[in-house]
Amino acid sequence: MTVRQVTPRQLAEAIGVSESSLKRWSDAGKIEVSRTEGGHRRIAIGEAVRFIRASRAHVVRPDLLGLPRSSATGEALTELLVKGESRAVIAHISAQFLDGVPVAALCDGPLRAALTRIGELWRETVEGVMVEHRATSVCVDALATLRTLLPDSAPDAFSAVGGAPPGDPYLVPSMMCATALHDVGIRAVNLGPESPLEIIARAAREERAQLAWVSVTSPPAPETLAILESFCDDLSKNGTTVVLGGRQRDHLMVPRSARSAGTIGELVAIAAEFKLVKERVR
Ligand code: B12
Repeated sequence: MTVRQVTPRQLAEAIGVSESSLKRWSDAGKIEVSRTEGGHRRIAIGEAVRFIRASRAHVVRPDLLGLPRSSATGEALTELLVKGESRAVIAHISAQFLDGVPVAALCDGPLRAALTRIGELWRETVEGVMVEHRATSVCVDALATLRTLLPDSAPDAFSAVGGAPPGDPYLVPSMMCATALHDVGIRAVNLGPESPLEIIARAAREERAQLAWVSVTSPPAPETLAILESFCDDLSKNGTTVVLGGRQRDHLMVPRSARSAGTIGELVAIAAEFKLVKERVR
């Protein structure tokens, strides 16, 4: 169940503090509340999560925020992904996220490590392909859950678009780019796998994007390579910087107008370098 807003009592119980402390923080402007028609306080889930992460509060009742409780088994993320335990993976990842770990660090750290291990363990077997598809689907669920917990981007937020090129079926890397950029306040539109560069360019124009990412995991098709330079140059002329990344990025000729980066953390760092990440007040 997706929780869109919580009461001060629910948030207080979720982080194990008294309701009066929470009301005091709201009166002091540390947490933004809205009022119902009857005058009762309500807190948007994205604001509640922002407050939890910024104040380093410890979540004791994730269920009150609409999240599964952490798995009691203590199983490692890789094992949970191998078994396709979606709820346990969401609990694992969202607990770290609520503890203040940036989305980029979750992507470059535990998620990447677990998927790399799965790629090695299950290579070239029929069961392995099933495990890889299922683990991918669970990662998609976990990343989608993180996005529902992030505050809506501000009306004046910068925007970014991206995807993976034709012939590239990989769902997770591009979704990671979008979720990590959203985490730093950028409006990020993920077009997903099999996105022709012309479509990414069109979306960038429509969104007036300052940044476009292209995530390349499969060896890129000759048609993609043939137009990569003009794609990057044309977007750059229109104020969109292209960032190329993914496992195959070292096999790409990076045009002077574009950037190349190895991790999701570096993508966020490039966005910060271009001043697309606004300091959050409070
Ligand atoms: C899941 C999976 C699949 C699934 C994909 C399902 C789906 N719809 O997404 C399926 C089963 C379809 C699949 C198929 C194949 N796969 Co596969 N697959 C994987 C696996 C296990 C996970 C992929 C993933 O999501 N990784 C998670 C991402 C986040 O990790 P990452 O790509 O390293 O990304 C990091 C950085 O590169 C960077 N990054 C990524 N994108 C971007 C973008 C930008 C802009 C920036 C800045 C940074 C950035 O940040 C990320 C986080 O740190 C990998 C193992 C692995 N190590 O990744 C193998 C792997 C990629 N697959 C591999 C292979 C061989 C294949 C097949 C050829 C198998 C076959 N014999 O048919 C096919 C080819 C498919 C194709 N058309 O290309 C090999 C590739 C080896 C190589 N030479 O590169 C790997 C590495 C497994 C292995 N160890 O052998 N696969």
